Parts: sequence; C-alpha cells; structure tokens
Amino acid sequence: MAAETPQFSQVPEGMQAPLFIMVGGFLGAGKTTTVGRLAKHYQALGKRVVVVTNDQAADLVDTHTLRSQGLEVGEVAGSCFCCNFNELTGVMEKLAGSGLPDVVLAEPVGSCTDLVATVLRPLESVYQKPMRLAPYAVILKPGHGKRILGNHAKAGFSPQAAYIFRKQIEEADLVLVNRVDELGAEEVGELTRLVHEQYPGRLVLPISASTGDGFDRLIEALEGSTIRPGQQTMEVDYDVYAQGEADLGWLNSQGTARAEKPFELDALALGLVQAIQVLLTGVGAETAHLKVTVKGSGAIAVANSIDNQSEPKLSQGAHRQTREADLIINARVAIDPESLARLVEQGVGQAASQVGASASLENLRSFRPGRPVPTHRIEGAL
Ligand SMILES: Nc1nc2c(ncn2[C@@H]2O[C@H](COP(=O)(O)OP(=O)(O)OP(=O)(O)O)[C@@H](O)[C@H]2O)c(=O)[nH]1
Ligand SMILES: [Mg+2]
Repeated sequence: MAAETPQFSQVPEGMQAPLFIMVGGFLGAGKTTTVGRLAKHYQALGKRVVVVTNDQAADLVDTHTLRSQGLEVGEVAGSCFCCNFNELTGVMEKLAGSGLPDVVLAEPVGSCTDLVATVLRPLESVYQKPMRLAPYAVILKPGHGKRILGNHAKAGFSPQAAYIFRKQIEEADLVLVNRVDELGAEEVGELTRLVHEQYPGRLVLPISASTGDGFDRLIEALEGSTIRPGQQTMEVDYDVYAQGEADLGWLNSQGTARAEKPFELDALALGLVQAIQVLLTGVGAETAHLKVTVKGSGAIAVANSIDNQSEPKLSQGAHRQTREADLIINARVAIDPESLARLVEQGVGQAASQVGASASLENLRSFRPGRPVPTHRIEGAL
C-alpha cells in the first residue's frame, strides 16, 4: 500500500511545520521578485517550497514568471486571499498533495491591505493546522513611498489608494525598502526615517530583490524569534479601501503573436510595455504596474513598467527567437477600464508590427476591482 501523503494536519516526526511567509506591498513594489529569490534560497538548502500567487482575475504574469523559474506555483485568481480564504488554504493543500512543503510563500494582490486580520489570524485560529507564521513583511516601492510618506500633492494615484499604501505599512511587522541598487544612501536613510517616524516599532530593512542585497537580514528576520508576527492591530475603513482599489483600472489578457519570419521574444516583450506605456502617458494615466510575458520556443520573456517616470525594463530575458508566441498582459493603471482596454489593444498592435508580427488578444478582462468582503476578519494581536 502506498504511504499516506502528509497533509497540513500531519507533520511527520522530525519535520517542522511549514513556514508560511506572506510578502505584501503595493502594486509593482517587488513582491514576485522577492518571492522568487526567497524560494531559490530555500530550495538551495534542500527545502520543498510552494508558492501561492493571487489576483482579481486569471492569467497572471506572476504565476508564469515564477513557474518559468522552476517553482511549484498555485494561484488564487478571481479575488484576493482575504475574500477567498478557503481557496488560499485549498490551493496550499493541493500543492502539498505530493508531500508537505517546508516553506509556503504567498503573494497577495498589491492593492490589498488588512491581511493580518483576514489571512494571518484566520490561519492561526480558523485553519488551525500546524504552521509557523513568519513576521509579515511589506515591501515599499521607493518613488511611490517617498511621495506618500512625504505628503506630496497628488501622491499615490488617489487619496484613497494612498490610504491603502499607508495601511499596508501600518500593519507590517517588517518594512522592506526595495530597489536599493538604484538608491543612494541618503534616499535609503530618508525613507527609513519616514517609516520610523510615522510607523514606529517596525523593523525597516533596505533590500534589493534584484541583486539580493539585504536578503541575509531579511531571512534572519523572517525565521528568527525577535519579531513576533502579526503584532500590529489596526482599524480599516472599508469604504475608503474599496474606493482606493476601484480607483485603478485592471486589465488581464491573453494573446498570440505570429510572424512569417522569426522575431526576438525579448524585443516583443519590451516593445509591448513601451508602446502601451507611451499611450498611457499620452492621456495622463498613471501606471501602478504594467507587466507582460511573451512565451515561445520553450522560453519566456518578462517586461515591466512600474511608473510613468522610469523606462520599461526587461526583467527576465528569453534570448530566443520564434515565429509564434503566447502573450499575457496585466495592467493596473489609474484610468477607466474601457480606455485601458482600448489603449492596450492599440499598443499591442503597434508593438507586434515593430517586430514584423501580427497579434490578437483573447479573453481580455478590464474592470475595477469590487469591494473587498473578507471571509474572516479577526482583530487582536496573534
Ligand atoms: N532595479 C530593481 N528593480 C526591481 C527590484 N525589485 C523588483 N524590481 C523590478 O520591479 C518590477 C516589479 O517587480 P515585481 O516583483 O513584479 O513587483 P510586484 O510587487 O510583484 O508587482 P505586482 O504583483 O504587480 O503588484 C520588475 O520589473 C522587477 O524586475 C530591485 O530590487 N531593483
Ligand atoms: Mg507580483
């Protein structure tokens, strides 16, 4: 008879309960990059790692990106972890089906907050399976964070969306100032000071999810006993939160690009983000995160834009040519969903023709996220 598969309720002798690490932060802050790097760290130690991604709709760039890095990934698509708590635990159980993982890495939607009360506390008191909860780490995108914490005018897409950002920092046990590879020591110091002044008691760590700078201290903080997880309790005005989410237009789409002659996957990925970005900037629409994957000939290219000020970047190169590629496009932009759909379609056409291809989009969904209604909301420290 086959040995029974260990589930979350059964931790075999000599094995620790899985470590649950949730990495939050606003749209485009660097969550997926951080999760990918943490996963590789634990894999290198021989640990079994599973990852759960999350979005308001299916066809996630993040899921494809992390799977292309050789990771086991399950997704909760259709609503956030907090509003679909049973799906989060269901996906974890499903991933665990072939053996209990050592580490679960979870990436919530970037426009979500109140995750300590709606995810971490329910995991402890409702789910009640053996699990070690790591301190809740929230990543800060420097430009975005500096404008909001520095009380700049028109910071954070809308006052309600800026409210979400502030609530994310407020509930963090650990605040990660990301992209230090691009920042001077003064800027890191300024951001750290702003967080300490406005949200005292949180450990602030400078990191670079791209280079791995600061990850030793991050891992120590996640695994150590110095920070007790879920210590920050807070009130959340769900009317403001819902409005903040709805201030952003959301678009997820699949697509295909075909050409007579081979084209570079990387050129199309970067070209897609550049073309859409130019069109969005042209109508004054502020991007929170625009990301695409272009997949073909067994390789994948990923390109992103995290605001209107910086150049779009190829975050994962495929270095391969193809005649046919599958596209996934995810855009989160301060614009109405109809205009977003029109501009994305236009940009896709332009970018495809630049590499001598023609493209079509399928299953395009463009919407404003609905009001968050958590499955559980449990107040009080863990
Ligand atoms: N230079 C630099 N770029 C980074 C760093 N971390 C992430 N990025 C880039 O920032 C972009 C967004 O990173 P993601 O990890 O996808 O961000 P995210 O928080 O998962 O985004 P959403 O899931 O859309 O909310 C990508 O182009 C990354 O390559 C960093 O430390 N330095
Ligand atoms: Mg992500």
